[in-house]
Amino acid sequence: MTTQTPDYAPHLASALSIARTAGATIHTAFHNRTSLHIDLKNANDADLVTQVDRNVEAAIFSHLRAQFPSHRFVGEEGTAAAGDAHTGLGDHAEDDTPTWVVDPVDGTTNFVHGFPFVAVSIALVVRGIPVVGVVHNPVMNETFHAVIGQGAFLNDVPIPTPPLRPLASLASALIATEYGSDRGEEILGPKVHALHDIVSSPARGVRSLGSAALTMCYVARGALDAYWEAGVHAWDVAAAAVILTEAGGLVANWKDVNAGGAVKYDLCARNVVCVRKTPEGAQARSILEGIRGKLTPVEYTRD
Ligand code: LIP
Repeated sequence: MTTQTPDYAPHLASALSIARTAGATIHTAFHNRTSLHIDLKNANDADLVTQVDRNVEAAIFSHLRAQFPSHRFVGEEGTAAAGDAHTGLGDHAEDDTPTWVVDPVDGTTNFVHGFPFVAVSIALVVRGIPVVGVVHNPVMNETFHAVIGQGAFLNDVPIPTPPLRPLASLASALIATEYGSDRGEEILGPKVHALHDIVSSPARGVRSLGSAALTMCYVARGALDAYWEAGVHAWDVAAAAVILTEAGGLVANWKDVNAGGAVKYDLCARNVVCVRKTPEGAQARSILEGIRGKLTPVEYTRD
């Protein structure tokens, strides 16, 4: 008996609507940064939050909560906690309650510096699986979206855009990674070591866009061939994970996570490695394992 996929059209419509409204706020603030109030989240200057992040997240949850009051809400800036007992996804990742997972401004450092890779990321997650994803960059006017089983789109055009280039090895791969905000040697050392091993493998090139959500969407559209990072949170990757999967790409953890006998991407494991769709599926799998083989595990607490 096949289980009928629920109709997620209302959820997508609501997420797209509030993403565009939030995007207008971000776009205005992006071009008026002189009055931006910036706070440091941790001990260093690399993990920033602004009042725009907080205000946008609260507005997104207010909109979604009005339409889906029985759902759960998890966001990077914790504004959901004000109206919802649940703040982390990890404790509830596998239960049936649909959960909205939101990063109001993915690429906050880019936003503060006027670097245009800035996006609002909104995902609906059910039993740990993202089923609806919207990633909207108001600065570059790019909106990525997907619903599970229904394909992936950039500005309503299917992605990846043809033709699919072969991807025979890392030597022909443009790969992205990020260093994250933690600068401790036990975290940064393995990441720089992995970067050295991958670049010298050799990889054709490496990019760091400063937004996990947009980076994964650029893998989905075929502008990047692969991406790896340790330290990402569920809100950074949840929406882009369904977009990239629906674009025919591979999204995995640094080590396969088996759930009920099947390998599943664990949103809360704090890591990601992904590869774009390739003409031969085996090429993408080979690139994924080639990257994995050069990664030294970096431990983070689960979301
Ligand atoms: C960012 C992530 C990025 C990571 C940064 C930062 P934020 O999210 O998208 O992958 O390397 O350190 O966490 O904080 O801008 O929403």
